[in-house]
Amino acid sequence: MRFDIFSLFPEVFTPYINTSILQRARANGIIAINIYNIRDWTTDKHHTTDDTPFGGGGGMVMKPEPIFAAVEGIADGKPDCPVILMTPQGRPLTHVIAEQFSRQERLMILCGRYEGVDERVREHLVSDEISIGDYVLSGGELPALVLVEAVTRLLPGALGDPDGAFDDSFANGLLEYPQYTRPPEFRGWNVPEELVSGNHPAIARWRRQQSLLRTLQKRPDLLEMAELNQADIQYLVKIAEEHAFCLPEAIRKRLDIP
Ligand code: 9D3
Repeated sequence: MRFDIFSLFPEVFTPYINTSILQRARANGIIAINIYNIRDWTTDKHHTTDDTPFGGGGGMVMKPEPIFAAVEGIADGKPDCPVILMTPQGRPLTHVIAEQFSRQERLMILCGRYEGVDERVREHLVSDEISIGDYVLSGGELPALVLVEAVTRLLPGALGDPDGAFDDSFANGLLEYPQYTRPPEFRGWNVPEELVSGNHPAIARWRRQQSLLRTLQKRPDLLEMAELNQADIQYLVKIAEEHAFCLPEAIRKRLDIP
């Protein structure tokens, strides 16, 4: 997978892409990341990338010419891969969206700055608009790194183990179960006995039930989409009663509970 990232602050990507999983995925040839400075495609003396908005109002808007020149220059014409604009107006990034992008051979990612980009970039160059959540950042650079990492983790071999991202939270639609390591007793706090029992079916059952409990407590919205078997549903009904939790609508429907 090839990522082409276009930004006015290309230097911020270097340390992060030279670290950990992105570094290893690049070294193993699973991904290539190219960072381009949009300013390199300006043609005026002052290398202008932004201008005041037509109609007045505050702030600056990124000019269209250098953005089109950069993307079409690197694509060698009209791009035939997704051109993703990182913008607060985009679809919020999810595991499913990351999976869809992970099937592409190449992604182009535009990072906005200032108040935004000239609308003609959106209309005639961009194919997808993605946000990473409802809070205000200063530009699309951190969101672009978030997208690149979320997609790279899903590529075969990127995590260096055969199970890969399969077990991850969100891949199965549930939050992860609690994890413990040595020592088995710390300040009088013990690791749950199921985990130290060596009884593998009991461990698997305990982990599944903890995932269900945590998801019900912290992210009940996720249960609507999760793949649940009969035992899962039975357990959810039991703990909902015990802890006086409401079950999400979708689960109640599956059980004909009002
Ligand atoms: C203060 C300007 N805002 C006026 C209502 C709009 C605005 C424009 C540009 C707000 C933030 C930004 C810069 N942010 C991004 O480019 C961005 C972003 C984000 O801020 N939050 C979550 N995801 C993303 S993706 C790109």
